[in-house]
Amino acid sequence: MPEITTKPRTSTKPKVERPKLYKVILVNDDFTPREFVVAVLKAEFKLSEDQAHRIMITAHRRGVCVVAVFTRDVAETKAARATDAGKAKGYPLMFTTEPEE
Ligand code: TYC
Repeated sequence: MPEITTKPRTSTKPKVERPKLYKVILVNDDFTPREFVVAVLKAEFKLSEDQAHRIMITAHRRGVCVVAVFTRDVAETKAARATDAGKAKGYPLMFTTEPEE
């Protein structure tokens, strides 16, 4: 009878992995008023007036700006809520999400 020997597993793979993070990205458009973009950034992302203004101006000048980074669920919920806030006023304001490299 051949003997079967098994090696004990010595894998050190962690049981809990760090969740992948997602960027919320503000997209520029030609219609949404600047002050409204700033107000949405302050309300949804808890930014100061100064932080919100810098992010709005960066998106205005460059086309897009990363607002913040969250776990997938939180990023998608915040992007959807912020986009909906613009839609409710008839503005094409858009926030998207993208996984971090
Ligand atoms: N470009 C807009 C304007 O001139 C302002 C604006 C900035 C809109 C950033 C969207 O993501 C945005 N009224």
